[in-house]
Amino acid sequence: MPKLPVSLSPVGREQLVVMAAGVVDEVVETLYQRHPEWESQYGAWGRDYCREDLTYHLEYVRACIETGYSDPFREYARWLASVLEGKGIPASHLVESFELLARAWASRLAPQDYALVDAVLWTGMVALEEPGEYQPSFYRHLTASDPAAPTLCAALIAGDRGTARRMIFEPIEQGTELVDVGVGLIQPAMYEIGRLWQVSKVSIAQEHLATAISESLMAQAFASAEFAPPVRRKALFSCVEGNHHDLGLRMVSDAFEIKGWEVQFLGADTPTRSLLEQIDRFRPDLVGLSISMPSQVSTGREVIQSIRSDGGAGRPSVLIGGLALNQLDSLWRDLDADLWGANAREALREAHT
Ligand code: B12
Repeated sequence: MPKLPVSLSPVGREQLVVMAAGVVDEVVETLYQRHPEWESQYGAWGRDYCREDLTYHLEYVRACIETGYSDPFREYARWLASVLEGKGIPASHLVESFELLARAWASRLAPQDYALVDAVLWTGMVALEEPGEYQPSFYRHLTASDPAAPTLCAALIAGDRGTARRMIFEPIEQGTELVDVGVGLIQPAMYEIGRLWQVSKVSIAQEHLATAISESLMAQAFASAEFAPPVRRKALFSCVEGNHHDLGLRMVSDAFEIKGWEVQFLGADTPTRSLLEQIDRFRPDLVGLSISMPSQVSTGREVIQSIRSDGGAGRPSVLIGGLALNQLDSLWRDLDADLWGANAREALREAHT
């Protein structure tokens, strides 16, 4: 994956934050001058939604520059185009927004900083010209899915806990390890729920229902699992601050605990300072961090740097994972982690468990 040639200057980095609101207001005005019909089409809240979307685009641009790659913006553009399509909004609005954002930054940033912002926005515009259906790059790390995954997906969406329970427990009773049921069955079912939400075929409530059922059945299966004898190794697992996706991390954490590790699981969105304090208190051999979106990558980098600088010789190894890493295979090295696991099974392998 080609890296962006240079990073932002400190001034450019500050300008991207401080000037964002002005840029967004300018682009909203231009868009509404060009499309007066939007006033009646999108109503009183139209400008607010437009402002919100443009702000989100810019946050993504910033996040991409922080990761050092423009490719996540390519994915973002394709993803957003499919979300908008599901709501009946054409992708051409997106191209126009990216163009206007680029133009608005041209007069505000130093040429070298502008070149970076322009390169990222340009990647998005080019992506929107790509033919075919959008397939997120993180799908390549899905292991061969259990053929029952679509049925589990339907049961989770319908809130049919009984069927979901049977489907998860049957393979376990036949000797499949919980981690493999998680990776091969629950994970693809949840990915499909995400895809259906993306194209407006599943509501947020249905996605919450599916997540809640999966979490509770995983907890039930964990409670009745056969645990390996203690291996005298300690692991602490947490989502970085800002990451609310903790179900995948739970799979990883449970897998380590079943293999005899002493585990602490901190769950979603742990504030960085508090996470570092807990690492200090627990003194694990391994810290597992989950990062799901490009906007969380710089927080992950900060946590890893702090662990490296504070830990001395006895510092824990850092294992990272999550969708943001599965989108860009080289990113874990850039973040200076010790290990990366694309799924819970691989995480065990990487940690020689
Ligand atoms: C459920 C869900 C949520 C729930 C999460 C609840 C919870 N308790 O986890 C809630 C409602 C909070 C949520 C919020 C959002 N979500 Co969401 N969400 C999902 C969904 C449908 C399922 C997530 C999941 O459980 N997957 C199944 C698990 C098992 O897979 P996994 O997370 O990849 O984990 C595996 C590996 O990645 C790896 N791994 C993960 N962590 C770690 C850590 C370590 C140390 C290691 C080694 C490995 C590892 O191992 C895991 C097990 O094998 C996904 C769809 C998807 N494709 O995942 C969207 C999805 C991730 N969400 C998405 C979005 C856009 C959002 C929101 C921005 C929506 C919004 N507008 O608010 C917010 C952002 C929240 C935030 N700041 O983090 C997009 C992301 C698009 C992208 N490519 O960037 C997705 C892909 C949906 C979609 N198709 O559009 N979401």
